[in-house]
Amino acid sequence: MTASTTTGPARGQFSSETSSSGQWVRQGNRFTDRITRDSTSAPGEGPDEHGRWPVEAGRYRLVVCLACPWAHRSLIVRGLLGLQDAISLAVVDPIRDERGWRFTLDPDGRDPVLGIAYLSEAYLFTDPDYEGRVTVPCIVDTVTGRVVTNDYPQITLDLSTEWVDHHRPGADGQVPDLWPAGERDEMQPLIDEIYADVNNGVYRCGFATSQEAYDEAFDRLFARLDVLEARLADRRFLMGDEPREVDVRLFTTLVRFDAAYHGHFKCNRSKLTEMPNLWRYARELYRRPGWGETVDFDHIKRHYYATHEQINPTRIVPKGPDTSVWLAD
Ligand SMILES: N[C@@H](CCC(=O)N[C@@H](CS)C(=O)NCC(=O)O)C(=O)O
Repeated sequence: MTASTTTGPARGQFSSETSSSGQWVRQGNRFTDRITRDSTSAPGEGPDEHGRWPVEAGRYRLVVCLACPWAHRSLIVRGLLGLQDAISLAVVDPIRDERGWRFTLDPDGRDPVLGIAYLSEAYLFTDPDYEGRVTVPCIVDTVTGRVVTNDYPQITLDLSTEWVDHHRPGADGQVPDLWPAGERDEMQPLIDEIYADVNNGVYRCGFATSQEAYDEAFDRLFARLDVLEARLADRRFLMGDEPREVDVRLFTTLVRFDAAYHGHFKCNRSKLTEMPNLWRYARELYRRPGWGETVDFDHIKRHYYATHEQINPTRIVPKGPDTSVWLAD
C-alpha cells in the first residue's frame, strides 16, 4: 500500500496549487502584457488597447532571483543579446519572508530604482486584488511602477524578437539568434516537452503530496531526460551547433539539478554528472561567455533548501555537492 492510500495527500507546499490527488499544478501568470515594437503607445505612455507597451531603452526593470530557473532564463537571454544597457536589473534576496521577495541585497533594503522593499508592493500597486504568489521574473515599468509582465515564457521570446533595435554584441561578442524563424516549428514541441517533464517536472516531483503523484512525475522526468540524453549523442546543442532558446530553458534546470533537485526535490534516479551527454552539454554551456557567470550556486542552494519549509523544515542547507566539477578539466 502506498503512502497516499494510507494517509491521503498531505497539505501542499502551496495548497491552492495542489490537486486532490496530490499533484502540483502551477498557477497561471497574472500579468501578460507585452512590450512590443508594434505598440501604438507613444514613449512614456502605458499600454495600448491590446496590452502592448512601447519598446524603450532605459524604461523597464527586470526583477529576478538568481536562484529561480524561470528568472534565470531572462538573465541569460538579456546578457547574450547585449540588452544590459536597455533593460536594467533588480536582484532579490534568495530567501523570502512571509511577505515574499525582498530587496534586502540593496542599500536600505529598497530597490534603488523602484523604491520598494518588497516585490509584492509592485504587484499590489498594479492589481490591489491580487492574491496569488508574487513571482519572479517580472518586468516592472519604472515610469508608472506597474508590473508589465510575469509571463516568463513570453519574456525571453520578446527579448529576442521585439528588442532587436537594442541588441548589441552580448557576452559572446556577437548577437546570437536564439529564436530563428526557420527552427521554431521544431523547437516549440521540444520546449513544451521539456517544460512539462523537466522544467516543471522537477517541481512536480518536489511538491507532490502523494506517492502516486511523485512516482508519476519522477518517471516522466527521467524518461524525458533519457530522450534528451539520446538526442545529444550526436548533437552539440539541442538544435545543432549553436545554442538556442530551448537550450537556455533546459540549461537552467540542469544547472540546478545536482545542487538542488536531486536531494531537495527527490529527483534522485541519476545525478546530472551521471548522464554523460547531458553533463557534457550542460558543462559546455556553463563554460561559454554569458552562461556560467549567471549561475549563483549559493543563492540556488539557500533558496531551495531554506524556503520550502514543508519539504525541509530544518532549513539546513547541505554542504555538497562540489560545484568545482563544472569548471574542472
Ligand atoms: N510565474 C510562474 C513561474 C515563476 C515562479 O514560480 N517563480 C518562483 C521562483 S522559482 C517564485 O517567484 N515563487 C514565489 C512564491 O512561490 O511565492 C508561477 O507563477 O509559477
